[in-house]
Amino acid sequence: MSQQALFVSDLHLSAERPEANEQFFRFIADEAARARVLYVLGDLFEYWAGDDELSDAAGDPLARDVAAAFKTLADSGVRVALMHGNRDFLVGKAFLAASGAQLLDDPSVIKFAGKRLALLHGDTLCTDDHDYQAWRLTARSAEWQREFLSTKLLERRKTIQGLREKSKEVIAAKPAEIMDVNQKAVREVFRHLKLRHMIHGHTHRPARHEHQVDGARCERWVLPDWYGRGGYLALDDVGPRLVSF
Ligand SMILES: [Mn+2]
Repeated sequence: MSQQALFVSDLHLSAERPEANEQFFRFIADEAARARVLYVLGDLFEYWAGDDELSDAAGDPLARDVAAAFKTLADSGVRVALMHGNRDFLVGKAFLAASGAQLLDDPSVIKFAGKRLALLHGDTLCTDDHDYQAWRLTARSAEWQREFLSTKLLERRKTIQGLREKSKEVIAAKPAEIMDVNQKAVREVFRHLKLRHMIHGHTHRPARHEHQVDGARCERWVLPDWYGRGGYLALDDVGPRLVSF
């Protein structure tokens, strides 16, 4: 049995980017099929308007194909674990049931290959971006979600399109440092969870970082996005390594 865990995030799958989608289905049938567990740490989809993407007549065929690919993987014995990102935080019970995936809290702590690791999407670490953190609080509230999901799928998609366009302008006007993680927020996660390894995505700045936390050397891996070439982090007894396609 394979002893490998694979970690991906920020695939941003969408009908608009067929190359990334092809890469995804190839990755699921190839590398992921040989792993023991696949962790998807958020922003699997470019956006997610609601689980009726799977069932509505106006639903997204890509959403159904992605769920089916996960289901095949899960049925073959590879665990599939999914965390919400800032784009697909509305992925819900129906998608989980269709895909055979388990939902992970953000943050989550896992044990693998003798290590305790913190898994996060990464947006909660970007504490310098005050506007975003305020929006996150709103969008993650049960009240906002209930109201949003009560409208028709096509209407929700239109709202999201508007939000995406607005957010592009806002992001373009922000200094790059604000869009990266805050060092203090990173140290607080290490301290609070009492571990020395962290994996997250979101910032689209794949790298391995070291942090000194109360005299201990801690390691933080940032996953690549799939807007460019894409890739993943593989973890086994040898240790973690970033793989680009
Ligand atoms: Mn993200």
